[in-house]
Amino acid sequence: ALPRSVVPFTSRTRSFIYGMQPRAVQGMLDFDFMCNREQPSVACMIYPFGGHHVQKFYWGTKEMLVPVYTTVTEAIERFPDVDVVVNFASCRSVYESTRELMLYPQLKTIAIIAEGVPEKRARQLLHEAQEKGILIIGPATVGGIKPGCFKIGNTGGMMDNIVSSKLYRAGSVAYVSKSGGMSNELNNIISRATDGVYEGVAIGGDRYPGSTFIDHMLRYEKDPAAKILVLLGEVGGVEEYHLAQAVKDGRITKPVVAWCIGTCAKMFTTDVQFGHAGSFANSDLETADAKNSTLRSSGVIVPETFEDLPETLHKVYTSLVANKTIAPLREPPAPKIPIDYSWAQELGLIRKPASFISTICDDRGQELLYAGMAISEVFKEDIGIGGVLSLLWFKRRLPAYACKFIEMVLMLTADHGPAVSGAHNTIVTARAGKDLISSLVAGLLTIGDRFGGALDGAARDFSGAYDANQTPSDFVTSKRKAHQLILGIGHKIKSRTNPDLRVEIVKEYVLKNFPSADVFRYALEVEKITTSKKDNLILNVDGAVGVAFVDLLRGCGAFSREEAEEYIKIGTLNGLFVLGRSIGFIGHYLDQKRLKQGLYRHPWDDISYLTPEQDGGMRTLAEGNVVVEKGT
Ligand code: Q5B
Repeated sequence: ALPRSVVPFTSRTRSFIYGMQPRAVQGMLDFDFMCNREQPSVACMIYPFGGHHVQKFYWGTKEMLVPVYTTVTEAIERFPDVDVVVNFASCRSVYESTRELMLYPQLKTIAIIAEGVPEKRARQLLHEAQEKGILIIGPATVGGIKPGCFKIGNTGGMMDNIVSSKLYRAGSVAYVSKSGGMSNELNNIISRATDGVYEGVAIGGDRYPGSTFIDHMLRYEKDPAAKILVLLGEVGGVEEYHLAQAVKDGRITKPVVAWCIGTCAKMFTTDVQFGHAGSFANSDLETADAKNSTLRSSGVIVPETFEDLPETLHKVYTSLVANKTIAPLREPPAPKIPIDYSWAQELGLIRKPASFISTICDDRGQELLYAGMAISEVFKEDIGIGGVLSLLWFKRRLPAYACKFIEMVLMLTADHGPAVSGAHNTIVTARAGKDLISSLVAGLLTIGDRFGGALDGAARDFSGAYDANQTPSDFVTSKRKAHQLILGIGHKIKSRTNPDLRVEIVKEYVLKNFPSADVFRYALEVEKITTSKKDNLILNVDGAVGVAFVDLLRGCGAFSREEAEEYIKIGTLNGLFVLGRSIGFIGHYLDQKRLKQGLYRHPWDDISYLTPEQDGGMRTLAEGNVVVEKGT
């Protein structure tokens, strides 16, 4: 068996992924699955934040779990078989993390993905790695790939790219390039011109890569499975000369095909910096032309142009097949890799009925839309909370008087003291130590027919009677006969002599601003009858808002009659009270917390106790007269 220094990647290589990179991990696992690896190449992730946990990934169509450890030590203890790390740490932290990784002798290869690593730091890492015999690939690289064995991170691109370049099975060509883009180009060329890639490494585009062209070329020379060596160099640096020298002095004997890109630099009148940090010619020696020429004169096979590279490679390959250095294998069927749902959908390959339909709000674009209105327009036009509510509840811009009315309703229902059912519940819940949402919800859950939730019922009852041409008196009689309370009528503390000023405000606004207020006027006639029977049977705040809203929906011009009826039928109007009163409930919650109020316990003397012996087995108080005792 060849040593790790020659063959860093096999079909049994296992790795740590340093950093939270689920996409890269999934790419590696998909590659493993495609190559029929027995074991996934990723043993675990190391991520210092978020605690020890597991992450779910696909293994083919099945799912598998990959653990995430917070420290290198834990990962090392758990996986003594791992000797490769793909380090995704940023340029800020990669120096420290790589140095830490190098403390563990079991780790033999570290790929550093980060770009922008300071050159001084890169050289320090390189020096330390050389002393310890660790192979560093990078920084500023996508990594490398060994078909059938191991893929570093995102190398090779999408799975369809990997399939089309036949990277799921080994060929005979070992290459070294600088970057992911150059590697992809080579993967494609090599797969078409030869029996495919044996191994490919991108050393990274920086001036001081952790391992250089010659390091990998010398490895390939020693690896009998690598039959043709390919170098894709570029303008800048002098690394290509080391290869030229190695070919010249016989350290490399296998056929080497090479090309340095950037020959077009001479066509520019000024010096050109190509994409990579190191791709800049500091002297004539570093130009692509100079390097191509030296490589050629040293015995390396250098085509005339980059476009000739595939043809040149093909010629070398066929000659090696002819002299039986390469024995082409039977082509295995291309593996099928399941594609992710989101990607398949983007490609238009699949369709599925949506589980949800939503028509009021769209958050997908750059700008949030409320019923089609961009959020910036909402503010530009200053439509207020009434305008926002009309967009999100009714999908319409309502006239100004209607928006103002909505805002009035929210303001005047915002609170009615701590004694009402909902506020009481919120307060008790807050004092039991619960959080804001629990306390708010405890209050909201009291809203119903009797308290604050009579708006829809009132709207339905009053408009139904009005539409049926019932006189107010007939309406009241019919409700009494049916033993039903009229929703929207009656109040615990407000009465004709102690009027509810909130209702007065509503009344004044509606009669002054609404184009029609027929149902509202009808309710006022009903109130005359009910208050003549009992002083507190006033049109209450729920009733006033409920019937006013019927007039608004019917008369504002934004809705058809059917739409207006539907909003009442589906229970829209109680939402106004819920929304308004939430303001107050939150206020009560904060008030209690501010006051540091302790647990509430209801006093005994406010409870009438009735024991089974005293009630004689009766089921309701209506069944007989009993004297009940107050607690003390
Ligand atoms: N009687 C509100 O009842 C209340 C009658 C009626 C015909 C009626 C009661 C009622 C309908 C529901 C409604 C919203 C429970 C109220 C609100 C928000 C609030 C709250 C706040 C805030 C009050 C005494 C006699 C009986 C009854 C008769 C009563 N209501 N007849 N139609 N609607 N209303 N809810 O005072 O012959 O003696 O047996 O259910 O609209 O929740 O501030 O507190 O902002 O937070 O306890 O304003 O009216 O009266 O039930 O003892 O009845 O009047 O049949 O007749 P009371 P009861 P009789 S606004």
